[in-house]
Amino acid sequence: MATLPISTDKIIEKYGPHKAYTPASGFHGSHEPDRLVKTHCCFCGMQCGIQLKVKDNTIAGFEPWMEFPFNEGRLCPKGVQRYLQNNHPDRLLHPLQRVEGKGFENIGWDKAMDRTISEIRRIQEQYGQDAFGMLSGVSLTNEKSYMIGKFARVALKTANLDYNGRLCMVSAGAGNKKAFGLDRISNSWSDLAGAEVIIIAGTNVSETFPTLTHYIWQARDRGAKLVVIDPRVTPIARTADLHLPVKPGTDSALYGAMLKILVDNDWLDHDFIQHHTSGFDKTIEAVKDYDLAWAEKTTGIPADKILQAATWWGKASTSFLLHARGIEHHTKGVDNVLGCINLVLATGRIGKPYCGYGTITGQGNGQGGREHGHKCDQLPGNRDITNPEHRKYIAGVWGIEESEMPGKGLSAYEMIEAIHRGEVKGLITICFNPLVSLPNNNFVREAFEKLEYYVAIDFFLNETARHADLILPGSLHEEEEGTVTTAEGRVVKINQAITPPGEARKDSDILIELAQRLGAGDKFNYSCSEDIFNELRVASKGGTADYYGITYEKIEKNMGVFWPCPDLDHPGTPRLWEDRKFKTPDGKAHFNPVPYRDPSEVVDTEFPVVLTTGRVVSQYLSGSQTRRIGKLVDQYPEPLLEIHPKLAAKYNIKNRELVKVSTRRGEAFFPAQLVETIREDTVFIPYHWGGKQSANQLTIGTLDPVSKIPEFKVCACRLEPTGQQGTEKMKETAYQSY
Ligand SMILES: Nc1nc2c(c(=O)[nH]1)N[C@H]1C(S)=C(S)[C@@H](COP(=O)(O)OP(=O)(O)OC[C@H]3O[C@@H](n4cnc5c(=O)[nH]c(N)nc54)[C@H](O)[C@@H]3O)O[C@H]1N2
Ligand SMILES: Nc1nc2c(c(=O)[nH]1)N[C@H]1C(S)=C(S)[C@@H](COP(=O)(O)OP(=O)(O)OC[C@H]3O[C@@H](n4cnc5c(=O)[nH]c(N)nc54)[C@H](O)[C@@H]3O)O[C@H]1N2
Ligand code: SF4
Ligand SMILES: [Mo]
Repeated sequence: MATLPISTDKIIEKYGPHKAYTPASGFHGSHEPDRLVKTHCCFCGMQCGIQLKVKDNTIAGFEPWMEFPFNEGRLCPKGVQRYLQNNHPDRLLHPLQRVEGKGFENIGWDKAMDRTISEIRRIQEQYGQDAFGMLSGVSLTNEKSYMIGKFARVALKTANLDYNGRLCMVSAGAGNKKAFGLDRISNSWSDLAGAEVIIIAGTNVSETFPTLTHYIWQARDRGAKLVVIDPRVTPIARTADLHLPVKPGTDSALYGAMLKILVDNDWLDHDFIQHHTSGFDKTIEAVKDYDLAWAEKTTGIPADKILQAATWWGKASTSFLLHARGIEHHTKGVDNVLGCINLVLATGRIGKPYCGYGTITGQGNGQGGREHGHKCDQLPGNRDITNPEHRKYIAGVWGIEESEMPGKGLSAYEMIEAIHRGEVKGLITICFNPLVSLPNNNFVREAFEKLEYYVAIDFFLNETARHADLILPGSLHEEEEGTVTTAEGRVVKINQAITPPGEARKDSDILIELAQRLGAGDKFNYSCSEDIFNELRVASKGGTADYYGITYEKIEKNMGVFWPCPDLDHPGTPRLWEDRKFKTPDGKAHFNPVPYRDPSEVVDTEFPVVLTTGRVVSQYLSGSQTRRIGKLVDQYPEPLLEIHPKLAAKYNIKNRELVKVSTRRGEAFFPAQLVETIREDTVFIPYHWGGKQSANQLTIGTLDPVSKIPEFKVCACRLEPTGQQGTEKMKETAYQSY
């Protein structure tokens, strides 16, 4: 077996900094392909249709897939560059073991598997079953997500499984379950195009879901009023009829005040409220003092703008309200979501043509991946792991006793805290880069250093995997067949285009072999992805996320099927709630009172500026994939601190000057980008970089009490100019301190 001739301190030299790969000209699509494979983009929740050009078992380019109904060939900058990953020089090709003093060496699959199993056994025997945890991600297909839920409970036999959606859609999921008993956007995007008023709260859609803007523009072409709620004048806000520049962390005050205006003016659907909802009276009681003056003071939005937004919303006959992480990444993420839902329910505009509401799901399979048992408290079909009936049903599908099924485990950040306390000693991660993506990453790094054994499954050596004892090379999106569920609830087919290179394996083959070696092989008897999907269909049957009636054949024939789809003759459900039969125990949609409270950290004299974080169009999540794609790096090479010229003047900060940003968690340096498109009391940093360039050195690890999402979108910081030009200094520190 070949040993890589490197030492630990040479790891970065060998494996990083990331190679930003731009292929020689001529590679881009100019080859005559052997074949075209219809599939979907590997990145965001839009899951745009795309055709991959395959040549000699590599992806040599792409063609638009004009017939796919959502995007009709349109793609964003990430979608058109994604094919550059499979041929990338950084691709992990062999199982690698850390050898102290030497770095990583190729140990071959057999030894890698043996080692993993013996460490799992050792740790579980010594410290208990739950001392070995697992963290996963929802760039993975439904099949893999489902199998991971089963793998953790049936093979690894641990309660401690959670996933990166915990950083993403869980506030929306929890709010939607409370209000509707089901967690999905209410309508397909085609209803958005016909709405009279559209509210977009806390989402930079033009950069984060570029192909969705087509539907918003269609609505505007038909005369729709567009209201955008964001502390920044994002590209979509620049085209809006009304922009509400909310102070980060205060959205629930805005939605409370808007609800009061609806009530005061009787812009209410009394029939809907009376027959199809509960909780209205106590909800309006909670906002009775939320007048415009209070709302202006709390949110920083001029009162006339709040009144205008509420008036348009109140008087409309059709409407759509969309939100994303801007309102959800908070210790009151669930409250913010419920505040939005209250506005929708008060006007009864849901479950009708052009009347809809929902969160815009972030990750590629953020929707499907949050339905089938990937979460620490969940079983397939969006069942509850603490509900005896649900446990019994799933135990039956899995062929185990109900008593063998572990209970509710720790959520993602709580698991890191448990690792830090020494309670969880071993970890497997797949499709997750927590060291970049979790808040307060100095604390997260300390936790990873305490693990006795850590295994990472990925196709690139991401920043977290650098800390692994063992790395198992997994597969790219285009290397395994499966399904994903788009942000609108449409289950679509991912088609395999090529096979994994070198010794890399399909993710599911890795998990199946691990299960076999853990003695659970008889429960993982799948010969192909479709076998896993067919089991998922049965496991989801009767749950709220019911996929029973969906088959591979039906998906291919219809270019996707919307769940719920409870039987084989069912056409799927693009629009929910037309029957007004909500999935709550009383069958009604629930209003929920939302009393206002502050974010977990507010500004003071020591840390006087609000810090918020998010995304840019050309980078994706922790950047592990997009920081390796040359053209995307060229488009936005390094994280910049967006700051208003007035705030910059106050601290004597010049454009492109390196600024020291400090919070109670740490300090970091970013070049300033002076923009007039941000509130004067707030700065913004994109989070797609690791090490010294990571925004998460600064963010706070406080969690929403219900959803357990971290408060990525607001904390308090201090700014100091350094007198140095930004980019030079950044180059020096860019890759330090993994
Ligand atoms: N280019 C690109 N696209 C992506 C991704 C990516 O990494 N890059 N990731 C995908 C994923 S997983 C996700 S979750 C989505 C995220 O999609 P978005 O939610 O659209 O993205 P963010 O940049 O996290 O945050 C959106 C906006 O919230 C605003 N904001 C900050 N604080 C507040 C607040 O307190 N209230 C309000 N109302 N707004 C606030 C920010 O200014 C920002 O413009 O994008 C998906 N698409
Ligand atoms: N400060 C701040 N932090 C944030 C956010 C924010 O707005 N601000 N947003 C949060 C949000 S919404 C999210 S979703 C998280 C995302 O955070 P992460 O999930 O940690 O980010 P990814 O970059 O998706 O990391 C996934 C890893 O999975 C690998 N991967 C991708 N696809 C596959 C696959 O099919 N198989 C295998 N084996 N591996 C795969 C990639 O190579 C990458 O290394 O970040 C969160 N962190
Ligand atoms: S909008 Fe999302 S799914 Fe579509 S091409 Fe861009 S990243 Fe891919
Ligand atoms: Mo996300």
